[in-house]
Amino acid sequence: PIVLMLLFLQLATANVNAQNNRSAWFEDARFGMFIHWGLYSAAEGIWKGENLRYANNYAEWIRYRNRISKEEYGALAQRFVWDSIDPEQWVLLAKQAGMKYIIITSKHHDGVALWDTQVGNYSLPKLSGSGRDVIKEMADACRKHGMKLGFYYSHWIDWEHPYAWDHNQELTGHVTDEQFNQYWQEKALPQLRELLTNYGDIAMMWFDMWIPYQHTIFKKEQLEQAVALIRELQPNCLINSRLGLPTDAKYVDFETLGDNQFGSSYKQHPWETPGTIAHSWGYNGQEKEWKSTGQLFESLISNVALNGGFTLNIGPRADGTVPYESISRLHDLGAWLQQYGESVYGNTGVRLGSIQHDWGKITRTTDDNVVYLHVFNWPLDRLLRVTGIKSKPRKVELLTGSTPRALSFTQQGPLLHIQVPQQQPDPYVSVVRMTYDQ
Ligand code: JFZ
Repeated sequence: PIVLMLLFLQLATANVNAQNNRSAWFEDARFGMFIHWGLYSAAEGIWKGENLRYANNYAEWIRYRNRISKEEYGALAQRFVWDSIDPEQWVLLAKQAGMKYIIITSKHHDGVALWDTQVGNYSLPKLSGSGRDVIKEMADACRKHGMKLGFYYSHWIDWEHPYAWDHNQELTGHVTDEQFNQYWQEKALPQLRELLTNYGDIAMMWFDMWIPYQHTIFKKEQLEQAVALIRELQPNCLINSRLGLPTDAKYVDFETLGDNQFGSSYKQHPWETPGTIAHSWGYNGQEKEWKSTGQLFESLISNVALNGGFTLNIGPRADGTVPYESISRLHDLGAWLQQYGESVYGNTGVRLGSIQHDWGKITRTTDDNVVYLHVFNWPLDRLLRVTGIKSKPRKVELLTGSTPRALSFTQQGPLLHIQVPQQQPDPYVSVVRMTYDQ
């Protein structure tokens, strides 16, 4: 008997993006690492004993927040401890965490290039005198360990260039269209060219402008120049929606939601949420808001259940070390994915409309053969109630990390009742696998 969920019918083409299949790997990956690392990492969220002054508490905004001069800010480069900086360790950490790609801040809003750029002198290798090109080291380490690499590039805000955008125009003053175009032509585009030329295959360019270009100083043609450059130099490179152009496959390969903003409904196109373990993206020595491991599991799985992904940030210190709080959570996520990754990688979700299950979230493989119930809240009465799914599965099993355990189930109208043992096999998320005959 052919078992088909009505809901699945609508989804038969969910992962097929007719215009391109550049993003196929990204839709399978589901989980990646963000790395915010730059001069701000050395300030550790505090400047001359003063805490961050203004609204957002992001440590990577310290130059702006504390109105630090370009020169004083540049001197932070002296605080880097090169002996212990080893980008390969970040790659290995991502790998252990079960992450499939890494996005690193090649240039954040402060305008400092992490690589050995020939466009100006404001780069970490030059300011520190180390000569170390961390982007090159990342590219090599990623290649060595089979990790996809993407670059965050702040194309809009750049507090270093006098003609770039500083949204309140407090550091750069008023910028005319002509001046902004000068920044664009003489700094941004040439730097993008370097990044796309000198570091091998680049999996994605992650831009960071969270409002449509019409509300910015950008002209459409300028952003189209960036797209053309990327398509020319790296035809397989993905572009995220924060470039500012409309979410059209011509320009944008995947949507980036707001920071730590999780999906609220199933989306057909590829998307991801950039998320933090802490509050700040860049390292903040006074960080007080660490998310729980359980929260991070829920974020990842909830997104997959809506056909999305999760890019989780670490903010290493200026000596390259990663806070223990991040490492411990990444280890827990990685250990779980090692056992239950079949329910995340290559999975999508089910269109449930307004249906919510109090126990957790549902994912499915894109071939429709397997459905996974991710149980965050183990039912005290040992009965898992599932709805939104039309017909009976062939078998239902509880994944245990070793041999799956068969579960009995009954169908009562639209409701499937699955009997589970008293004890949940996993402290974070237990997984019930439902297999269908197709
Ligand atoms: C931006 C940056 O300003 C920040 O430093 C960090 O790099 C982050 C990943 O991106 O901040 C944003 C961008 C978008 C939203 C909020 C903060 N948003 O859409 O809600």
